[in-house]
Amino acid sequence: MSDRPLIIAVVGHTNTGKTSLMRTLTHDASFGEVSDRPAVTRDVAGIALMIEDHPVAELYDTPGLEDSIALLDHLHNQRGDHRRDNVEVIRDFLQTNEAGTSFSQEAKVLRQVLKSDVALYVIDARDRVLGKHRDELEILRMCGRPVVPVLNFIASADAQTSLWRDHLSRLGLHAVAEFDTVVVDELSEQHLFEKMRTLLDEHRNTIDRLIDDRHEQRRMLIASSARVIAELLVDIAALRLLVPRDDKARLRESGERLRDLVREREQRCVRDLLELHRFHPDDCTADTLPIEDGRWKFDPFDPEVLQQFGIRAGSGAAAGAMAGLAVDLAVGGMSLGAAAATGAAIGAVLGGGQSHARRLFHRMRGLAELRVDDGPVLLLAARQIDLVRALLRRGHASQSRVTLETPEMKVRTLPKPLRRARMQTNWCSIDTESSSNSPRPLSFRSTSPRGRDAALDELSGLIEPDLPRSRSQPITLDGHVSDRPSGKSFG
Ligand SMILES: Nc1nc2c(ncn2[C@@H]2O[C@H](COP(=O)(O)OP(=O)(O)OP(=O)(O)O)[C@@H](O)[C@H]2O)c(=O)[nH]1
Ligand SMILES: [Mg+2]
Repeated sequence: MSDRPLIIAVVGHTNTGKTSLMRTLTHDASFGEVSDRPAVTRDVAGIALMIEDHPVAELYDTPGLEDSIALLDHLHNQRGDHRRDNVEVIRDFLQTNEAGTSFSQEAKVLRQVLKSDVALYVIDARDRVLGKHRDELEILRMCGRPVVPVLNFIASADAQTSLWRDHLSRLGLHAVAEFDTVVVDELSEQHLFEKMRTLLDEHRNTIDRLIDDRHEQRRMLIASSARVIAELLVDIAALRLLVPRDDKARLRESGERLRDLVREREQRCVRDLLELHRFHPDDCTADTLPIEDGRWKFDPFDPEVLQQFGIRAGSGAAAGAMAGLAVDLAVGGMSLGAAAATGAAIGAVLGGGQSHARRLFHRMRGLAELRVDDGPVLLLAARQIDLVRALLRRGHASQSRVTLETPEMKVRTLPKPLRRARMQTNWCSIDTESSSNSPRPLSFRSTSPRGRDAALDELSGLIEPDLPRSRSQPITLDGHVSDRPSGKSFG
């Protein structure tokens, strides 16, 4: 077993997705330059794969092989005695003038391959098998390093996967990995490492640790994503603005303010999730998420949007500026029916004495609490879960927009922890006072932060099993892990 880092060279014809594979394997959307243009990567560039802050492997991106047919002819001419050792022939070539002139790109690749333990040979699986591929593989074989062909672009309808597999096995290359650097399948990364493991006995241990570490990273990513969504939902469910009940204009104005607070809070959640999943915030704002002017195109308060997600417009039933909101009798975060609106009833609920309750009752008389209806809260849950499902499958080389789908929402009522949050204004972390004109929330019931934490834990537990599911599956928020893939999975 080796203690030194495992060195991996990523090689292949130009434009086959080598830099994209680097981004995907390192989960780093900013590595190198990815472009449709050929010959974008001009130099070798490396990055370490870490486990607990220790580099255990080094991954090297290389320029594309451009003229392997001419290079192979050149190597054959240079060989002289046909019994000469292949690696020697390559080393001699690297000393020649041609290695710095006509074949300078190829020479950079070969130098890196000689320094590496294994070469990942990236193939655009949509290509036919051509002379250039055969010659590239022959040159790599001459370097005397194990080669793992990686069939890339396999999510494309034009991918010729079995044709390629057949061809590669005739060349004695049986450990072939399949990949798509844009649409990441949960198990494809693991399989790629497993293929390398079959050829690299000395580094078995490192590769096993990399597989386990990535599995654990993904598990933690899912748990943290669930927590970020739970924080959003608790904030929104507990959010209240206190407004004079009979002042229609103030009510309307506060309605707009409340909706803006919700939209801003959702944006914060999107930013947090993108950061957590290591996508660049610029990747996914206006151009890549369905967001315009910093807002989702789908307004969570639009009854049509709610319907699209299978959510009823809700009990607020108010139209226009008040759609998706509900107005409650103001009792400091406790919503009571009109029949219970007496000082005594408030006293019973708040647990204070009669006189204290009466004082409160008088203070609150004439005020109303404006809150977000259940429908928009469920909608926010549905689309943040959909966003995480999309991010979990999105390769870090992806250059297209994340488009939101409309997963079916099986849940019709708020889950228990959110119903508890409804009653606790001081569980809401949103700063409702940032604008001087805004109505100020009243919070006079102290609740232990532990109550909030327990609700967040419980809610995260309900959200978590929904996250790794496919985007077409309905959202259940029931905390049941029914369809977890059997193998270890990450992506
Ligand atoms: N759909 C899809 N597109 C991919 C995939 N891999 C790469 N691409 C796209 O293919 C193009 C080339 O990708 P790069 O990663 O720059 O390719 P490269 O091999 O590093 O190219 P050079 O450095 O120029 O040799 C980019 O537009 C990528 O977005 C894939 O698996 N699926
Ligand atoms: Mg490149």
